[in-house]
Amino acid sequence: MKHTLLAAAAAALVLGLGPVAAQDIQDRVIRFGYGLNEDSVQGRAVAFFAEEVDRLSGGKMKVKGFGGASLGSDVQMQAALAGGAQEMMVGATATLVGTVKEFGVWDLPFLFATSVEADAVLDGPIGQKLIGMLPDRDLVGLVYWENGFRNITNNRGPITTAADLEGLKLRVMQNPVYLEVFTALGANAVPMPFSELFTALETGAVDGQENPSTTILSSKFFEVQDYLTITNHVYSPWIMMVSKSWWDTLSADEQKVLMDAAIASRDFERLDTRAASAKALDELKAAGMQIVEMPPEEIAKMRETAQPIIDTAIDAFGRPLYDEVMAELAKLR
Ligand code: TK8
Repeated sequence: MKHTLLAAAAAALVLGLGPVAAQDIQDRVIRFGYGLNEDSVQGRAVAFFAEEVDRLSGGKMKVKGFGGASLGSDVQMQAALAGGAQEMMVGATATLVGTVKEFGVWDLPFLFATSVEADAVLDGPIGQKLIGMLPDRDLVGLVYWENGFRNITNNRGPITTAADLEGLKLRVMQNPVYLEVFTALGANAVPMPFSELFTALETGAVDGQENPSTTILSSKFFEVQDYLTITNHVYSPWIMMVSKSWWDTLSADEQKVLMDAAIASRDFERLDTRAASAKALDELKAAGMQIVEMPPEEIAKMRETAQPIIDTAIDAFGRPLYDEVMAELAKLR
């Protein structure tokens, strides 16, 4: 009897000190917006994040995911977070450069050669330094997710050389480097929010676009695009962000719940994306897309054409930052 009581008391003590009861956590509803469909790597990772937050907060903090840009495009959601009208989002860092120009370093074509390099630099001191610049803009950055290496799709004809981009009406993200690089390559580059892209492809307002194969699949671009060219011309990160004015109202425990869940979601998302990416090309082929790989000598031409734009972009966000990234990459290579 004595033993049982002791055991019960010990159990109660452990519970009392456990992750839930001792925490300063209130009931919260968190609106989390994202651009892709629910059935996408982004949607699955948001669902995973929601479950983690629920678990770590003892069911008190509820993340409500809003996919398909139903709360707005990446740029609109950034403004909503900064203004305190929405709590959380995930979106492309490329759409953040108007707010913090240093994020432009991730836009440089052919910067990262592998996902391993991207993980190391994004999760390391440089990636964290850029995240540290967000609070001045009323945003809090938590972690980077993998959007991935981008490839070109279009409906005009196969693109097998750099010259084939000539005159192609190509949607690009709302980002100066993407716009200028594809313009220099001869394309008629049109900046447009992702939320308008499917319709623009369907109606022929643009001939093509560029995104990772996982997005080409989950956004069903294969329904309105016949040709895919593997270029891997840039590694595109997503960043998970929180409204700073809302973040500042949270207790340290609540902030920790979000941060811990964010890190878990990042690891989940990267694994899921890499697995999905390995299968996506086969699925796109099965769905009727004609897929070619841009030959290395043509990639070299693309790089050469992009170089003056890369140089100007580096001057715009600051050469020391670029040098830091290159020094980090040299260590990894
Ligand atoms: C989704 C976007 C998308 C990006 C783009 O909101 O705009 O092409 O690659 O993932 O962030």
